[in-house]
Amino acid sequence: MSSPTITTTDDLAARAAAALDACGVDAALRTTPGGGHAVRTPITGGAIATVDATRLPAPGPAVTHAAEVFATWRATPAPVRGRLVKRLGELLNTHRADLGALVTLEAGKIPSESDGEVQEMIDVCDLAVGLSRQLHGRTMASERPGHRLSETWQPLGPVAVITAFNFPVAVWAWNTALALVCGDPVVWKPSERTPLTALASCALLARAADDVGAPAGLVQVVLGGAETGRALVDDVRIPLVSATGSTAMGRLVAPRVAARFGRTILELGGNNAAVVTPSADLDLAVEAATFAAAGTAGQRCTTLRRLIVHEDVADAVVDGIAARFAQLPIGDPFAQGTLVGPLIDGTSEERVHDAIARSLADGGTLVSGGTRRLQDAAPDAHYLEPALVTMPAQTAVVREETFGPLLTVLRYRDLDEAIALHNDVPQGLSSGIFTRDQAEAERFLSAEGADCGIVNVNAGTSGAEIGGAFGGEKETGGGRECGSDAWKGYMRRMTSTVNYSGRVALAQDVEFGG
Ligand code: UN1
Repeated sequence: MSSPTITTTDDLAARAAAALDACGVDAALRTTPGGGHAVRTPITGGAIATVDATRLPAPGPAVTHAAEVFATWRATPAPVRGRLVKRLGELLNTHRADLGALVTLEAGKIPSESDGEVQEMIDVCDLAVGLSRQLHGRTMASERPGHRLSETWQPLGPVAVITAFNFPVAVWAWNTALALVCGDPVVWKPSERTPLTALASCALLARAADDVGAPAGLVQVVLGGAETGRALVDDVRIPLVSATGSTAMGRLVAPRVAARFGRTILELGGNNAAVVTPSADLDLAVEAATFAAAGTAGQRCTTLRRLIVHEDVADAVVDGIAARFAQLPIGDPFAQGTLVGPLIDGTSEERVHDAIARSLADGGTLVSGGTRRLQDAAPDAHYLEPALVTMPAQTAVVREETFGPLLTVLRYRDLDEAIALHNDVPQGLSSGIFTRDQAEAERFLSAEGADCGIVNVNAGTSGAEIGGAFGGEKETGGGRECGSDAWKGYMRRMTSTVNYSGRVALAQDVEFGG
């Protein structure tokens, strides 16, 4: 199914302008088309706005300002810092429709997912506000009489946040809500494809700062490509770089930041798998896998790329998913009922075609999908049927992230084999097992089970809540964002010994005369 008509680029541009106005984005930042940075919507492939990047700060001056504002912000009590994030959450709530529309316009997500992304921002603001009164240190027993040993958490400094097009605002909010309550200003380099959502978020934050009397410029947007990213990555005044994107990008960022002893939080490629055991509720597994593989047109780092299915239920699962894929309405995300929107660009589409071709060359079978849609209605856009491929073995192409709607099914005989297949990829973000056998679930969750940062039971690989720490192992980069104790990544740990005994006592009973 696909919706045959696509909203015109002019109408989409008008929607973008209205949403930007509502969020308070300075009209001067949006120059007339022809000059500046053109923003294209994946819905039609047409240009919907132009950003005058010369009005945004260059990385160097942005970091200088961030360093200045850090001096004030770190001295502001954390619960007072929390008031800013509370206000930001309120404004996000008021402007959820505007921001959601911009996410759909720039990233091509269906409105329900765009709204979900804005909800994710609001949720992490709530979490951060609570944290602003709970940045707990601890007190340890000192081995010396009359001494107190404790640990406190201090603001770290300006944080560079580099985000990808697919979650253009939620991932920024994960980092920014925590950074702000932790006392750190943010310099944000959004994807060049999604500057409008960034400008809108930044305008709302500026308004929130104004409303609560927080300093201006706690968050600044810098726009640009690799060179802009490099300037942030190499700037010694930035103790933490939090970057989301491809593993290739992470390979450039990590050593450069490490060379200057900076810290990174990296959220890089995924190649996520779920195991379906013979005891699984197959309807549930098929439904969950359908969303995880085809939702966001397969463009999540948590997208389900591999389904490892027991041979006794493999045919039923493949048939079930093929049937569900065939029912998914593909088209203009703004059209009522659409579930699969466009890919971000032609390169993404090519990557999927290439992965399918290589899978077939390796002995795989294309069960369904993989065909381009809506070519007449939107020749410059890239709508693709989610593809389902079965493979006899986990060859090199299956071990790569596709970042598109391509689900590969592999068969297994026993759980050890399934877990070995599951873990035999370079990435380690998200995983799942569908089973009604508790022993199987526990095995999957054990030290000998899935090797990912996120491991689910009877739930798909995508769609994590913000309350847990989000991130993955191996080539996914090892970073953790969002919930749990991820906030510690944005702070400096201070261990303190206080001697109130009135005499010198050395640790480990060391004697030094006197
Ligand atoms: C991403 O694709 O970079 O768990 C983040 C999920 C979302 C976040 C995805 N909450 O799918």
